[in-house]
Amino acid sequence: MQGLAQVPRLLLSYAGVQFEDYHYENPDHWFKEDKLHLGLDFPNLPYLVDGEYNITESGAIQRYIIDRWGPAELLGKDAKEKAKLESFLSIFTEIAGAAKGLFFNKEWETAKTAVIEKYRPKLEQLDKFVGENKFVLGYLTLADFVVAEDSHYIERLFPEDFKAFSFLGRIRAEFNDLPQIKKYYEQPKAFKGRFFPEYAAVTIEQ
Ligand SMILES: N[C@@H](CCC(=O)N[C@@H](CS)C(=O)NCC(=O)O)C(=O)O
Repeated sequence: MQGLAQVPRLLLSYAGVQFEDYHYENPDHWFKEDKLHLGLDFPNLPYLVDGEYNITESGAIQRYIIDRWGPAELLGKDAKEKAKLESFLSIFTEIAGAAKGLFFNKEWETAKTAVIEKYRPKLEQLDKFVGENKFVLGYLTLADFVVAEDSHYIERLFPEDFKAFSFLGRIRAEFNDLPQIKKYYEQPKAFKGRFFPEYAAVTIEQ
């Protein structure tokens, strides 16, 4: 699965870091072995191991990669922009989390109405905030990595809203056009997998 590891993969690639991208094929290898024995403080997937150091929780992994390998402005250029970025991400990840939850809900077709009605006003705010910008803050930040990835879930469930809130498609297109991102996806070892496991109620065609 692309899953929560995809943004870290892309951040590492963007920063030009060489890394091993390990994929668990057998659940027992994770749940019965590595989860118990890797020495992670908060064992979960994805995890990042950097020498003696390790970190889990995708938001923490994203920020660690940027703090460690840069470029620093991916987290905003100053205190005010950093805080706006975190505001944006906090709202966007809540919406994306609700959309992702529907993928595991067998009643997703009926449940999705309440989700979009709750979050449509928030999407409107985000769209207004981005305005005509190429990227969320006008220059590339972590938010654009997250929007480029998670906008797929919103598009699959709410295609009309995906079109109406044009920042979603525009940022994804601009992001995928970045030379560093194109370079990553051109490599044979680039990971472009399923978005969700086979047992998910909804699937995304690739
Ligand atoms: N809050 C965690 C959620 C991690 C999570 O839900 N991981 C899923 C895969 S996307 C998993 O299978 N974890 C394995 C486990 O629970 O041991 C994060 O943001 O990284």
